[in-house]
Amino acid sequence: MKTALITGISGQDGAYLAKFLLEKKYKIIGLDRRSSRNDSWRLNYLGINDKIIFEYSDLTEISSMQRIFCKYNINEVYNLAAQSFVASSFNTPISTCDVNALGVLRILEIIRNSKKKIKFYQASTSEMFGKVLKSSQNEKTPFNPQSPYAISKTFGHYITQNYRNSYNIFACSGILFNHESPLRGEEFVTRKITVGLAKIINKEIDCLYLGNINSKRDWGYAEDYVEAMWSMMQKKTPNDYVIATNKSYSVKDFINEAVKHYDLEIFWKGKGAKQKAINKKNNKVIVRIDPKFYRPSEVNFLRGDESKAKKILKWKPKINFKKLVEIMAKADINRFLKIDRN
Ligand code: NAP
Ligand code: F7E
Repeated sequence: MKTALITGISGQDGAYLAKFLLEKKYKIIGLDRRSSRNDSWRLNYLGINDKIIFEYSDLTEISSMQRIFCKYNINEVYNLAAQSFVASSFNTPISTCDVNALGVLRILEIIRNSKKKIKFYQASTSEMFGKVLKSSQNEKTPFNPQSPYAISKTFGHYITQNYRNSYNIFACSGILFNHESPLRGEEFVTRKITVGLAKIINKEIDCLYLGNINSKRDWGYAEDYVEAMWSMMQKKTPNDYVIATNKSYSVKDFINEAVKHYDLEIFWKGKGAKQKAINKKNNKVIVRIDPKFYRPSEVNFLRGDESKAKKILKWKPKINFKKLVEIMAKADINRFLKIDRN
């Protein structure tokens, strides 16, 4: 039986990866930063909370992490913990870098000092490409990060490569493009939309306020993506891989696709910050722009070229954009309206 340590166990990817590895009969140690909030809703949703051994630590706290590495015979570490919200990183740049950049280095130092054969996965991100220098981005595309989040992750990416090259540690990075699911945090735009539309239908709110809806992302499905993380760790040699769908859609496209599942018909009026979506049935505005959601520096377009992962890992995304929106919309309709519209 292999033992995996997952940092960020309470997050979207941590929950799906734990489920995936449990099915592969791994023993799962979940690194959790204990807080007064109950953060186990995702693990409960997947019905796996009681199958995980929780250890309490923080990526900023090297001594308690060291104790966890001494206590267990860990084979694989999946470092998913991060301050992962780009918008927040502009407000908390220093703590974001402490966790997302130095946190990676702390784990790598523990592995280096332990002298054990521990494999390491780093959760790198398409945000490192930033203001993109190529229309579709692969492992060779230069980085041009645009936020404290992206810059902290670029450090994590390079230090992972450096420890692989310098100390012969099996360390790899998945450069994952946006991936979403019913377990996505509600502050991210896709869940904000699927939850917001459910609340509009439920008459809990009148209107959804968003930022730059012209921004384009390559959106995949989180369960597909955790499988790729595991595949990278099973190869003979460590490497870095782009994980993406190679299709790009705007936030506006996401809204247009989502409304179909809520029996809503909308039309758009205005331009820029004056854009709004209007409900055809009653002429009420249901989406407006609020510039407070604009970022100090925006990434307008991302599209990933996952051909290396296809070739070497034999990985490909199973869920396309249309299906992803459907899965997320239906999950939130069931959660918020307590009815199954099918
Ligand atoms: P998420 O839902 O925001 O989960 C982040 C996890 O990190 C949570 O469990 C959080 O714990 C934990 N965490 C935050 N600060 C910590 C600290 N100081 N010490 C220990 N744990 C800490 O993120 P996700 O969507 O699952 O993403 C997983 C990873 O992939 C992240 O590193 C993210 O940056 C990266 N990534 C995500 C995407 C994407 O589209 N989802 C794409 C590329 C890369 P709490 O519950 O206590 O807050
Ligand atoms: O924004 C625009 C926003 O916050 C997507 C993280 O998982 O993926 C995620 O980062 C786009 C941006 O995700 C709103 O400006 C418009 O252009 O859902 P998001 P993100 O910033 O792409 C990457 C790969 C990660 O690594 C990150 O950890 O949507 N947008 N209006 C908005 N975004 C939000 N959140 N809220 C809005 O109202």
